[in-house]
Amino acid sequence: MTEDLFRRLGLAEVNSGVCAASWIEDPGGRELASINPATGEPLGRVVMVTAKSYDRIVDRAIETFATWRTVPPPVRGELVRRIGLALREHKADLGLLITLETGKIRSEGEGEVQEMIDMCDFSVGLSRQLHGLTIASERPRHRMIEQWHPLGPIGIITAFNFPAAVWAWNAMIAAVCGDTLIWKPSPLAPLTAIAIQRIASRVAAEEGYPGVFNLCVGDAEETGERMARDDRLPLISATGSCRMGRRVAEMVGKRLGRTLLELGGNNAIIITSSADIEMAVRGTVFAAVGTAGQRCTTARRLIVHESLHDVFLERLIGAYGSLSIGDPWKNGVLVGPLIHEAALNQMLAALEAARAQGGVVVFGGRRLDRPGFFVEPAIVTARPGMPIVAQETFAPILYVMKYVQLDEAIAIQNSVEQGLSSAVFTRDLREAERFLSPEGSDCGIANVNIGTSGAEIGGAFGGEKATGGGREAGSDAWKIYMRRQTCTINYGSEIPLAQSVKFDVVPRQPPIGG
Ligand code: UN1
Repeated sequence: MTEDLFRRLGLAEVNSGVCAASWIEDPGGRELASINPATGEPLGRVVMVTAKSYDRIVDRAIETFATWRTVPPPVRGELVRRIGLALREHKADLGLLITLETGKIRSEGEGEVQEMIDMCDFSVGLSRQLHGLTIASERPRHRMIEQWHPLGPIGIITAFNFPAAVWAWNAMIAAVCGDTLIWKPSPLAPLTAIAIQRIASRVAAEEGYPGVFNLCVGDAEETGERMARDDRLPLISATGSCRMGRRVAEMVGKRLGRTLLELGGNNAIIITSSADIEMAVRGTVFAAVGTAGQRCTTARRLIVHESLHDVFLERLIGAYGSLSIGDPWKNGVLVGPLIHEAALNQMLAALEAARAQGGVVVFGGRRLDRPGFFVEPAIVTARPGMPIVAQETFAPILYVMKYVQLDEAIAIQNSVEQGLSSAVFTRDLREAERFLSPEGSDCGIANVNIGTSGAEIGGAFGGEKATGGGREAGSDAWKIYMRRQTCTINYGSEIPLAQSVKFDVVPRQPPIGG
């Protein structure tokens, strides 16, 4: 199965270990194995970059930027439009590769490719809408405008769980904004990155700008840190853990660069007494168990009104009991493996800690007796004060808690350090609006009668507090990829000063005839 797939995606040589990041014949670094988490077997090997090959790649991105920034944005949009067409052609293959490399189920693997396609379409439209403002000047015969210029070669660091879509959130927008980019994918999903890079660089070369998209397969310690410290990269967009984000923020902050951070989440769903239980169960299960609990938007805490608590828990346990766990490429399977052994051990350790802190594992939490990193999703009844509940364990554990008053539920929800996504299930307008009000959810995403995950690309995606404050994808998230310039134009014949400042200079006339 994989041989044909790899050939169609231009990965054939990966297996022999000669495929190089950014097509430098020998990127010179250590070898990296990509593992299929459903089997524990290697899928292929990739050579990482050294400092020297990294510099070559950045030089190329800088060189391309010098001309790419002068290309009219709608023409840049044409390149992105063609990437969207190529992705449509390879949707099934890329989706399957994502499934093989990350363990997410087929429909979610293909969904991720669809998310890339959506980003292309969005960015093509955006390429004609990089609007600035016209601002009223206080001075006669003056005009003020705000315009947006390309920022430079930018660094994009992505995580294993969305190895394709998050690149597109950044890369497609950055490309129409006139930036070039250097992508460091997760070392856990390098093949997906290489397949995408093959497509993007082929289209870019056909359009005459082969250096717009660049890839550096490397690890966090060397390549990631090198990017964060590299003052040739004015913006570093990084997705990953809060720990990683803090390091990136420190290093980029030190050189006064810009960061766009999309970090951890400890997302909660509130089920009020007026909730439609059927909807709430379905919404909760997808949010808690989808992608085997490995989304930054995964629902990790459920805060249920005391009047529904027992009924809801019973329904939830019933729904969890019907989930099929297994090979993520098989039809009907809804839960694939965790990404690696360490993730599985972290989950088991978190469940142990929950028990020690007074929680009760009422469903799941056992490792499956088969190769790969499979585990049953777990439901734990818990109390809000338990330290483990405040932690993000990147695995399918759902902590269920009770509340009495809605404000109490909102306070529990907001009590964690992260602030990515949140949701309420209610049929009561007052409850819904209170949740969305300034006294409500403190998260970047707040949903009503929808779970915490599965956002569309049209909105700005990201969160507050320890989630990092960045916004990616839709709405006006494009602005961080550009530099803003305020211009004041005087079309009169006087030099009036702002704030009515007087500074009358009478220039001395030069003597006639020298
Ligand atoms: C992530 O887990 O890093 O909203 C991103 C969602 C997806 C993106 C998740 N569209 O769940």
